[in-house]
Amino acid sequence: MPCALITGITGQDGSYLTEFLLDQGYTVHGLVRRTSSLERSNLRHLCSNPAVFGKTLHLHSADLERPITFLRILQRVNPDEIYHLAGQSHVGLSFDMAETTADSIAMGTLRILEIVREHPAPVRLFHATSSEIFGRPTVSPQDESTPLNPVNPYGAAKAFATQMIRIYREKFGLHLTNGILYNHESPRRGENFVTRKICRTAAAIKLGLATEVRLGDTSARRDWGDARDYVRGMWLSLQQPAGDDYVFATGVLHSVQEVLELAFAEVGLNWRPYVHRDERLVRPPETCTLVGDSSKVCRLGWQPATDFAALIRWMVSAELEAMSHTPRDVDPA
Ligand code: F7E
Repeated sequence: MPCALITGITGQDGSYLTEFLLDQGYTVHGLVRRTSSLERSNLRHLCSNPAVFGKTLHLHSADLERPITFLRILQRVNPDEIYHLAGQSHVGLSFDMAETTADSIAMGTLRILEIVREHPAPVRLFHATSSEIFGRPTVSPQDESTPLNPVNPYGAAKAFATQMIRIYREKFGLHLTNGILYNHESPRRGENFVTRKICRTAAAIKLGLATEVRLGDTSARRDWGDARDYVRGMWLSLQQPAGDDYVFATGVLHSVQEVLELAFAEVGLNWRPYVHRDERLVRPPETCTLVGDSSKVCRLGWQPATDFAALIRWMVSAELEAMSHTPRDVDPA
């Protein structure tokens, strides 16, 4: 039975990856912060399933700031594959929390690399990096050879971690893979990311639980995919004989305004009267035309779903469903 260790297991990607690996017959071990609440996490359905929890899914408390705990867990679990997904992932917040962002992403990845380098058994590692490493790219679309040019603390931390993966792969011959992930969404997306924020508020307005949504730049465009496709790609990239870099993207751009149009149409409302611009949410140096070319990983058999409208409709209906069961206040900020 193959065995995987996941950092960041309670997040959107960690939870979908866990479901995917369990379906493939893996035993899955996940690292959780001592402060994480499992009842409210994306793993609650698995943790409350006695056929899974403690049998094929195991959780361990660990802080990546304390590498000794990671070392102990790695030695005890001895996984075939590590999926490193943990780290502060909000670009806007990274300007207010630059040190925390750099510590969790850049140093967190380096600490793991140092431990993996000394690990006596062969292990494959997937590192979830980001299109934000390209920052303000001079080419469009971007691929694995596009120069790194980050423009925010999050992108800079990811660029460091991405480059260290490349360096350790080359220098020590380790099986290390960078997945350069463009935006990918689902009903499990954090509430402060724009697609989830809009879908959630559209549903809340429809149900009379909110009255408005405050947003930054609605003309901003992103290459948005479906998170479930991206975790499948993570696994596929680790099944290759050697580590490598792969871009995961749809290659299609949409604007925040299109998210608004689709989400509000799904609840039968016109978005315009409900949306207010908030200058505090406009990011300083906004990146431009981050759109990815995934042909390299597509040659391995990966294919992203590109039905953006279906993705947004799915997210809105999931919110309506959740709110109809447990109505609660929505923080519009
Ligand atoms: O913003 C604009 C914002 O925060 C998308 C992370 O997974 O993908 C994600 O980063 C766009 C940006 O995602 C609001 O300025 C407008 O242009 O959903 P987001 P992100 O910053 O692209 C990359 C690939 C990652 O790696 C990251 O970890 O929407 N926008 N108004 C807004 N964004 C937010 N959050 N809130 C607004 O009110």
